[in-house]
Order: sequence, then structure tokens, then C-alpha cells
Amino acid sequence: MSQLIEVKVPDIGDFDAVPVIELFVKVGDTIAVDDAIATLESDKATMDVPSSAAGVVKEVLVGIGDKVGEGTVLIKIEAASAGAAVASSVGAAAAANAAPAAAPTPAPAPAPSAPSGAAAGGVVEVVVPDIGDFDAVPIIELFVKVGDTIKVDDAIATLESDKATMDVPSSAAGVVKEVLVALGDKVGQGKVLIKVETGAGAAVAAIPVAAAAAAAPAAASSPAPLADGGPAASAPAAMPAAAPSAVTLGGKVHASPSVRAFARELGVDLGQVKATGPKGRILKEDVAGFIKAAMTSGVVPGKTPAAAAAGASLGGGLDLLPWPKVDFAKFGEIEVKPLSRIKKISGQNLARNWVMIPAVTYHEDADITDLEAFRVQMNKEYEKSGKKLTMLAFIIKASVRALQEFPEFNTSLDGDNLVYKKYFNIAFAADTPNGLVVPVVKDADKKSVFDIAAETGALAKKARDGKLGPADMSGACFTISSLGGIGGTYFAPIVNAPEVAILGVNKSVMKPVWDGKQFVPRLTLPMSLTADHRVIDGALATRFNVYLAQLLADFRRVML
Ligand code: CAO
Repeated sequence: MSQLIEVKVPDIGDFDAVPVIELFVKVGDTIAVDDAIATLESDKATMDVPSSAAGVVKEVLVGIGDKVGEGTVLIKIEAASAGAAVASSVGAAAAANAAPAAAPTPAPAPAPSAPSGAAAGGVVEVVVPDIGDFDAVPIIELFVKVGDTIKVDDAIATLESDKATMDVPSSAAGVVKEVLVALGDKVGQGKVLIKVETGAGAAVAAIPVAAAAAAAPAAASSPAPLADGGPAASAPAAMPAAAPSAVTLGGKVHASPSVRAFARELGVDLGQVKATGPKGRILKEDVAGFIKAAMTSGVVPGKTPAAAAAGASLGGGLDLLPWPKVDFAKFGEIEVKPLSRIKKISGQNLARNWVMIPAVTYHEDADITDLEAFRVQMNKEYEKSGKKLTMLAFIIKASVRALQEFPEFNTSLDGDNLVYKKYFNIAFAADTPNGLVVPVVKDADKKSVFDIAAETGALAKKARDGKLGPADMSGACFTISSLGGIGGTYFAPIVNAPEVAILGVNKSVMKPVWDGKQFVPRLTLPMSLTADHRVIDGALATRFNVYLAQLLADFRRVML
């Protein structure tokens, strides 16, 4: 009969709250002894916990971010058969005794040696601390060079075995005088990595590890504390002493603790970073390169470079190529002009809105034959008064009525909330020599069509004169982009976040429309409504469009 075996965190010394940063198994997975179950990470060491049993995973009892310590049950496994390979069913500590090759036993760390007090100054050796059974662990990264000034606890090098990656921090502060190792060198306990010239009175925690361990055997049996702040913290966390063996590391990211910390600080998802280090390892330069590429691509403007680069970690996963760099002069004469300030700002907003809003554009034709006739008639009548009605003003007024009928269009997303606005401020796109600006007609519901026409005219002039202030362009609920004075048929305007919809209109044209008996000429306004699908679905958007078309076809409906 099958039995459930618990795979626990082995003896990892004094640590009792080390976060799980990666989980490699899920319920139903078949795993072998020594397959990696999870990665734990302290500030100084990253350690895989390999399985001590083979079989099918029946339960996963931890999640990413859970803090675990010795004895925490990570998973339960149904052994393939009685007598299946089981290295440990009683916890890693016991397993460490019974099957040291399979269970990772953290190596005794250097004793938190008492600092040798105020050193008189001189050259101090920084050595590899006690890293357990390993004696030939390759150096995969070196962080210091001759002449560098370093502090106690600065990372000197990263060592990596099959199962653990560990930074070796400096036990001394001062100036690096010699670097005695190189990338790829295999090192073990006691190996001198660098020589540091300490100033008189400089903090020195450097006591050869072996000596420290001998002097303090009790302390040497457990890894150094995670907390920073003292010489004790300068001792690296222990490296598991599991014998290296083949481990299935599906989807695992290879990076040293310092690189992981660097990436975390910048909000970069290491899963998105291309590794250039040996054996697919991500180096600090790879993370920096990733950020640089995101910055130069300008893919997600408006975000911080880190957030842009980390689109994936935020769920975006854009993973875009850098912006193409072309030497255009190679192909012919060119002239370079800087973008206007407006273009730069609006470009950033447009790019963000394009990337972040799942927008859909819906088209509808409005029959504005009667409305245009009315507009022309009114303009004749009011000619002497200097008042003028524009189609844009009618569209704004009709849009307000449609927003009242469909309140979802007069909202903004705020996290998980939808903010319904009870006011009706309508923005309109204005084309200016310097670029696009979007002034706002405030409280359009309270204004007559004449007032709105006068205000849009005044705002458009102010825009062209470059005199719009921030107050003229803020507080909008809904935007109208009218290309009617220019032409076009339909287009797909970009939602002006944090609004949830935008209406585009093009030039109205006479079209033959079937009235049931014959084709009749009708002045047809092409409408293009783009809506944020997170708030407005297709049915609602189409209802809004149909309703708006009805209002424009018979403007008396606006009063209802
Ligand atoms: N169909 C047919 N003719 C139209 C029309 C329409 N939908 N809309 C306007 N017109 C006519 C006007 O009646 C006017 O003719 P008259 O001078 O004979 O009355 C002429 O076209 C010019 O109108 P206009 O565009 O100057 O004025 P407007 O009030 O319609 O628009 C404004 C004002 C500021 C919206 C406009 O000048 C503008 O800048 N439009 C561009 C907006 C834009 O760039 N949008 C794209 C944003 S996304 O890239």
C-alpha cells in the first residue's frame, strides 16, 4: 500500500523564517529523489531543497513567499511503491544523518567571530568560510577589484554548487590590495579570496574561519544569522552539503543572491532576463542590460524604467524588442528635429493608454440630415448676433445625454473600484501646430449648445495659441475627437485614461439610405467609439452608439 511521505525543510541552522522564492512542484507531479522542491533565499544564500523521496506529489503545503524553517513540511508524496527510494521520511535532520548525500545539510558556518576589536590597521585576508563538505566550489562572480574600498559585509564573490548559490561577504573593511582568485576558480574553506588593507581602528571581523570554528564549535554548527548589522552577519549562510546530483530544475532562474536582490530592488522579473553567464546564469550586467533595453525602447513610457522593464512581473510580460536603431542617413538626406514638448508628453500618455487599456472600437452611422439642416438654419438666424452653432457642440450635448443614460461611460477605474462621476465634463481633441491637446468643457450638461460652441471655439483658439493652462485640460469625463472638418471615414481613437471611452467622428457625407421603398440621400456621420473593455462590454458600447445616433438623428430626444 502506498504511503504518504512528508518532505521537510532540513536543518538549516538558526534560520527559522526563510522565504520560499520558488516552487518547482505541483500536485500530481512525479518526482525523483533529489529533485528540487523549492528554493529558499536569505539575504546571503539561495538554497534548493531537494526531495528526499520519490513518488507522486499529493499535497503542496507552502506557497511562494511563505517563511519556512527546519522541519516545515513542504510537500507530501505518495511513494511509488513500498520500498521506493526514500531518503528521508522523518525530516531532513534525521535524513542528514541517514542519507547525507541526499538531504541538504547546511554547512556549519563560520562562528560569528568576535571582531578583533579595533584593528591596528594592516593587511587582512578575507577567506572562504566553512562551507561544509565542499572543497571545490566554482567562483561564478567576483565583485571586487584591486583599489576598491569595501565595507564589512560587502559581497566579495559568489560561489555556486549544483544546489546552492552563496555570496561570500567581506569580513573586513578597507581597500582591496590583492585579489587572489579569478572567475571559475574552485575554492573551499579557508581559501584566501582577497587581501584588504584596513585603516587603523577599522572594523575587522576577519578571523580565519577554521580557527573560528575550532574556537567556537557550538556556534560553528549553525549558519550565521540573517540579520545585518554586525560582524556576525558578515558570515554567509550555510551552503547545503548535499552531494551534487542531477536535479530537474524546470523553469528555474539561475542567479546569485546579490543579483536577485538587485533585480528585486529594480522590480525586474528575472524570468524575463536573458542570461549571459555560464550555465545560463543571470549576471548583474544582464539585469542592467534588461533595464537599459526597456528604457531605450520607450515601450512603456510614463512608467518608471524599472516598472517598464518589469512589465512581466506586473503581469504584462510584454517582452518587446528594443526600438530599432537605423542610420537613416545611409539611405538618403535627412533632417532631425526634436519633438515638441506637447508631442513628447502626449506621446507618453498615448503609449501608456494604448498598451494598458484593452480597448475595442465600435462603429455606427448617425443620420444627421435634419440636425445639419437645423444647424444651418439657426446659424442663418443668429448670424447677426455673432453666435455660431457647430456640429461638435451638438455632439458634445448629445454625448452628455448618452452618458446620463449609460453611467458606466462616465466612470474611471480606481484599482478594483469604479468611480461614477455625477458631473459631465467633456474634453475634445484639438489639433495645434505643436501637437494634440485636449481642452475640457466643464459642466457641459448645464450649458446650452450655443454656449458649448462658443466655449469650444475659444478653447480651440487658446490651444492653437499655446495658451491652455492645466486647469483647461483637467477633469474630463469623456473625450470627443472630431476629424469632421478634415475628412476620413472611420478611425480608432485611443482612450484618454483614466476615462473609459472616447468618441471619434469623421466628415459627414451624403449616403443613399434605403427607407423601405427607395434609396434616399441622408447626411451620415461616421462615429467610432473606443471603450475600455474592462468596464464596458461590446453590447453596452453598441447600445450607447445606437442611442447616440438616435439623439443626433432627432435632437428633440436630448430633452427627454
Ligand atoms: N462633418 C462634416 N463637416 C464638418 C464636420 C463633420 N463631422 N465637423 C466639422 N465640419 C465642418 C465644419 O462645419 C466647418 O465648416 P464651416 O466652416 O463651413 O462651418 C469645417 O468642417 C471646419 O470645422 P473645424 O474642424 O474647424 O471646427 P470644429 O468645431 O468642427 O472642430 C476642433 C474644432 C478643435 C475639434 C478642430 O478644429 C480640430 O482640431 N479637429 C482635429 C481633432 C483631432 O486632431 N483629432 C484627432 C485626435 S487623435 O489623433
